[in-house]
Amino acid sequence: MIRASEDNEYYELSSPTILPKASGFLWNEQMMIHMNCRGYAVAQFMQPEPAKYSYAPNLEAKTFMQPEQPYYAHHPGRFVYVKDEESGEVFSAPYEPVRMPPDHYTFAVGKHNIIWTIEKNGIAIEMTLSLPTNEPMELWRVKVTNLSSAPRTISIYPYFTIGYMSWMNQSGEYKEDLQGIVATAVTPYQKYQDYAKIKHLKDKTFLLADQPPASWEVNQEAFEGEGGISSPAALKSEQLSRGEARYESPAAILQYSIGLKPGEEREYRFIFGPARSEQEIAEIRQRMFLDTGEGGEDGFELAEREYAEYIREGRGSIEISTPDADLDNLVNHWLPRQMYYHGQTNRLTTDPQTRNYLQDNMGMSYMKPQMARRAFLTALSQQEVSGAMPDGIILHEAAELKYINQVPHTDHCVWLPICLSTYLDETDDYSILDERVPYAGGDEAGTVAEHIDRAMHWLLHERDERGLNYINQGDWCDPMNMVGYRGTGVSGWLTIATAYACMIWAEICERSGRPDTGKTFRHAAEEANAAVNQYLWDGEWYARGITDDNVVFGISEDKEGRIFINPQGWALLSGAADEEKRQKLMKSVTEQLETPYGVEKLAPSYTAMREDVGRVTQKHPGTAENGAVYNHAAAFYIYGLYAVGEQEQAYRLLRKMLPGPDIQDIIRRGQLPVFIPNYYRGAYKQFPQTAGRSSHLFNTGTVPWVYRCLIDGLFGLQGNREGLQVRPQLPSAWQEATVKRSFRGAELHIEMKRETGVTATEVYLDGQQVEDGVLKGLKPGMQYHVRVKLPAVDPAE
Ligand code: CEZ
Repeated sequence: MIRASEDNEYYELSSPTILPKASGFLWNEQMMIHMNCRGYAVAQFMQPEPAKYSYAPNLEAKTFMQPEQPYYAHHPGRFVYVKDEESGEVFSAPYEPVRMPPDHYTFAVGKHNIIWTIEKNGIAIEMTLSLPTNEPMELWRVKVTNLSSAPRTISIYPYFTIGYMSWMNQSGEYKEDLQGIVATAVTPYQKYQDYAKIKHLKDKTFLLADQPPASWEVNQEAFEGEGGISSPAALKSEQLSRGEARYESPAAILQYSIGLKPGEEREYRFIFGPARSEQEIAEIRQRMFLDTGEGGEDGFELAEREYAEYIREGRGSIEISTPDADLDNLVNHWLPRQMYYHGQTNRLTTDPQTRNYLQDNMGMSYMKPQMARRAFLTALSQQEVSGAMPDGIILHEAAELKYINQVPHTDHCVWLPICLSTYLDETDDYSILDERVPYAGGDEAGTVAEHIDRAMHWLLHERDERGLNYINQGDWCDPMNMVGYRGTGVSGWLTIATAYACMIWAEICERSGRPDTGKTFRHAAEEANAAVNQYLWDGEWYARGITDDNVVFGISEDKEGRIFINPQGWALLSGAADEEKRQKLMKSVTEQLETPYGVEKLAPSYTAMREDVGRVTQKHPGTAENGAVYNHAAAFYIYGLYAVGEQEQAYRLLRKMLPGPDIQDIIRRGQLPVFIPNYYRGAYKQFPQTAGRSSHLFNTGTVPWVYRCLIDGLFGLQGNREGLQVRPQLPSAWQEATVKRSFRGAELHIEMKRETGVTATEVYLDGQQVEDGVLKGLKPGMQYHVRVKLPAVDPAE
């Protein structure tokens, strides 16, 4: 049913119905497209704010990407109807909208393209989607093959949804001179001041063809007639009626009538996307289809090739081979790709949430450290003189803070030292700390080190008399908006996170010649940990916070929201929990939060609004922050487990982030293992029937944390000032593993193996034992061989 292709370049699904929401995504510098296996698409491009060119059939609210995207018959899609001219039979590729069961079906999600292969009644259709690197447009190939032993006469009708573009003005027609369809709209607006912006928008949607069609239709309703989208009336006629749309919903439909000898194949190419003017579309056509460069390659082929190269650049810093082939596949192929997507696109916003921007760039530290460096400086240049970080980072001069970024959250400073520490571990570029950066407003400037000192002082200042951090309208948990909006409620998690951030920053200060400052922050961390233990330890685990009315929540007395994962995981990191508390909290997590799909964010999920906690309690139980297996939070916990050497538990939970290996698990999650989703449904005890279901949302802070779990935890190949610290934490079931690690320009080939007689980890660099396990003096451009001997595990244990 599902498998990785032999070269691991694709993940393949062989049925359109078993995982109906299975999907893959492609992106470039301007856009993103999320394609599901049945032909539905969600695409957005930046101008500079996210916009559509293939719309839903009704007016859509402008919003950020949503989990569990629902699909329905008229959902925007890319289809090819196929009609046998002799029998009149119709089917559609890849599956929607006709839904005829294919004789053969493959949905192959690749890194730089997505390919469907469908066979029905002796006709094969292969559809391939790729993108250019820098322009918002889809590059499609449609190949038709006659697999039968007799000649066939067929028509194919590529169908690209344009949909309801605008209530002010929309139309569409076929343009002979462009050999394509052009739909035109005016983005709806009401304030005259908006006209200045609106007039520059790409309000046209075009479909260009490399070969002249026999006919076309641009009027969606006329095409469907009484048959609807699944059995369009227009297909009953010999030729489409060359209709246009006049304040009617346009659709881009072409017809090609072909006679195919046995075995004969034909290929068509199409370009679908937004444009501002017809002149722009004409230029695209000229460049992509008509002009050829060296070797006869046209712009379309060149764009596909360049895009594959662009995607290949997003390499991670480890390549692994372990007893777990599915983990290898994820880590070697898909995880770095997902991190790269986040780093390159900033999740398709011009004002990423500060914490997201910092964590996404923490991930870039492993791939493109120069980009991460620039991003950290950009973020700091928007820090207020008070030390506070804004809720979003403005990345475009015309951008403004939108949606959630208009709600004050108190955690943004915490991420600065944490994310920077990964960058420093990878690069040893401590010079960044001396870089001078202005504060917001530009009147004052300071070094990066001074900026982060201020951020830490801001966190230490924004606390109540008990030493607990105010939460205001949210912390990491966006929708926890009513715990402290009146000004006195506090966040347990944020207090613990402040302790951890201070500790990390103290270490960085000490390593960069500022021992006194280091001492100050170490002391602050200890104090914060002490406050947490005094006010928030509930006996078996840590509470989540204290409301404006001084009610402690996330405790054993609560019927819903009794235990939250974040305070537990971060208490492992900050050192708040001593050995006894650690054992207790881990036991509580296992008993109350662990499910077959990972650890839940809280349990039991809230089933009704709790007005002193907020909007999080109103999300459907088991979804998102209300008790889903929220992978970002689960990754924090796993990272915490590695930090305290709990490698068995850590690996068990890490593995649960991945669908499979058995097919039942994959079906339940409903997702291909080509990305980690932001959540799997939780509320396992309350709603077992939906538990495990993937959100299919690939925007998530999870990925850099999983990468950290692999580098700092599982494989223990973390950088430090002297070199590379080798300290693997393999699960006991693994006898061996090999890792190729790129590190500061050097390449290390590392073999890890359990051996009898070995009592503690032994590390050998090019045959020489390294006593402290830190590989020093590594040179860029050099290759090294590293052997790691690990103690054998008694199978009886
Ligand atoms: O967004 C994410 C945020 O991007 O939720 C995380 C938070 O840490 C990330 O920064 C946890 O709250 O507004 C809401 O209700 C949601 O909380 C969304 O903002 C949420 C989306 O589900 C996207 O993942």
